[in-house]
Amino acid sequence: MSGLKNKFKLKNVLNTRLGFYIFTVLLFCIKTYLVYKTKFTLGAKGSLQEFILAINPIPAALLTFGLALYFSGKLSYWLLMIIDFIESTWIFANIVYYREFSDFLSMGIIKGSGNVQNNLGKSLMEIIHPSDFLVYLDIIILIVLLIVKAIKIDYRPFKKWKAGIVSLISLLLMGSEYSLASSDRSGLLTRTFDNNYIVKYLGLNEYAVFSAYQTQKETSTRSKARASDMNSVLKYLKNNRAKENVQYFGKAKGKNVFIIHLESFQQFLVNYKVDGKEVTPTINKFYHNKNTVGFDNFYHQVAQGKTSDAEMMMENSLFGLPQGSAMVTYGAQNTYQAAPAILDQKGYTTAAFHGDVPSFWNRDSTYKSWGYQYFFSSEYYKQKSADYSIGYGLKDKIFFKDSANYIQQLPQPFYAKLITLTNHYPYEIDKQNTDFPATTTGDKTVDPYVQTAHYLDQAFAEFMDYLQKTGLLKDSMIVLYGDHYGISNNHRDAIAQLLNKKEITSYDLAQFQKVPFMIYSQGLKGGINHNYGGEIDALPTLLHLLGDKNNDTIQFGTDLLSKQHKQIVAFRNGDFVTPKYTKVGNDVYLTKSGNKIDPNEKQKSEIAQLQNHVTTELSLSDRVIYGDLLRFYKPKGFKKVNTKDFTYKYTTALDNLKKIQTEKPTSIEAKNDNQSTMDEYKTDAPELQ
Ligand code: GP9
Ligand code: MN
Repeated sequence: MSGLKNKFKLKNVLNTRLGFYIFTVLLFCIKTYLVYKTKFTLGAKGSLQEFILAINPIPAALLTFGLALYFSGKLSYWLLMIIDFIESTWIFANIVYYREFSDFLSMGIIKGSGNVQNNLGKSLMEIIHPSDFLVYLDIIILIVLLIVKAIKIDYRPFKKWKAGIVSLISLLLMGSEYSLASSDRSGLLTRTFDNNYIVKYLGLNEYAVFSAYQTQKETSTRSKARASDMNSVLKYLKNNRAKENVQYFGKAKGKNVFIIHLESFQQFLVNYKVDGKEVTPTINKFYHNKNTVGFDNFYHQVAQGKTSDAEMMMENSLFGLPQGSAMVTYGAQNTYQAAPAILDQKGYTTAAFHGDVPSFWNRDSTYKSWGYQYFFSSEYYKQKSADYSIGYGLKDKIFFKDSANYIQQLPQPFYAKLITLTNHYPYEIDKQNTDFPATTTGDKTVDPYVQTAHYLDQAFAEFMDYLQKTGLLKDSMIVLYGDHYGISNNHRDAIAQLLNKKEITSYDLAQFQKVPFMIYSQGLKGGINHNYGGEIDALPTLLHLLGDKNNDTIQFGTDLLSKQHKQIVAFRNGDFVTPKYTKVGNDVYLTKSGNKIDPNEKQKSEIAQLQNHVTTELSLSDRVIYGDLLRFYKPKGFKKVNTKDFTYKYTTALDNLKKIQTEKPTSIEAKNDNQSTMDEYKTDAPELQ
């Protein structure tokens, strides 16, 4: 009996190879978990995510450390320690990198093409904290225990097939862990989202493999591309340029630009009523303002990259990719000629505002490539209590107000993009923030949508009021757009009820993809414009309004206000809408009536031509991104963006803002004798009362 007990004493177990291996893995996993909790902000919410976070280091550690089991004697032990050392160094490097960039190292950055050397190299010693070295503590202890023979080396051979079984079990565990993670967050690897998500759900090792795969994919398409690939792009664009419309050209020249991103906001909400009450009274008024050009046939064109696809189109006039997010895969390394860079070079201050973490959709890297001077993300917004946030981040009313505090410091003219968040699936809003009636379709996902939309509208109203009081309204062009649908095609029944229709066809669903696009500028001749277009057309339209001829840039959209605008709206999957036809899959409808047709010969040839246009435009845009073709092309007068010019580090940005007040005293605060204008900001946000 006592013999048996002895056998299971920890020390005896540790003196076996398998026991020592498991112990090493265990220490490593505990250490990783502690690092997750103390050095990164992975945002695990709820018990399932916490559980996944705790177990996610195990499968990969079993697998990699298990390689040592294939070897015998001392070598096996040394290998185990070396693997542990390499793994721990990967953790160490990520801790340091994360501290500076709130993101994980990618293989692309390690390969040296990124911006890491510049920002990290010079101050590496300042960034490293002594406690970071604790990641090596377990290895040191284990090695000491081996040297002083407190743990004895097990020289008995370990059968290869046993090692094989350990590997197999690790892989199975990895598979189950992945399924569990996918059940909580689908599209984890295909849609890509955010490196923080990959680490939170799958772990640092899996992230390393994923990142290596992404980088490999990115570099291989990139290295195959040639400058001559631009020829077909240039030829296409030459045939498709749309000249400016003199009635609008330059009408907002020199003004500030606000791009207000209305999260998940669909056009049907405009003028929509629930129980006789307008869902978005302020946006409706804005839409009908005599100085607003509002579009009622404007579609989102996003695919899996959702918000990030919308941003790519809106600010680059390049399509998102058929899969994943271009911002995630191609945001950091590619060359862009985006709106912020174009305007920066015309003397604009450029800034993006968003109440979520900076790593989401890889914004922190991509915005540098796009030339954003400032990116005010979650850490810039001081959250005095947990109820400042809901879902992905800061509630819209608080977001707008706290953004105003930075906006007042931006030297004019500025280009400011504000990305709202509260009107995001699952459309949660706390009681204190809503008295608006939900719809009653019985679909739980759909019904609260109008409530968060209403809240967004109120937040926008408060912001507009501030713009008016501070005079910014008259000096700015204000652009509103919805990034993509809020109610997906899976909710046909609910959609039918919302639209008061008996049945919903594919045609209806295609038309349901309309989102707002409204441009306000004092002095602009407003009205509802019925031209068909989409997010890809936003940038050329805005540049013309700002008085930029824009003849030379690589943009796939055209000015919606131009007489030559072609009115062919490409969806990312190759379907399309034109004033005449709506094509969904193999079906064609007449856009005016919604009637499905069996096309005659003439129609067939028209449709084929349109299809050809759409396919060409999508594939050429993809070629630009996959091949990083803009690195071979320089629009006249445009200076290539140097990502190293930018850092979004909180303290640095605040210092820069302060300095610029005297160097270029054109901000509204500077013009107000350096007094804050925040007294003018009125909000009824209950959290701030
Ligand atoms: C997160 C937000 C949401 O930062 O932009 O992105 P989405 O899920 O709409 O693509
Ligand atoms: Mn979105």
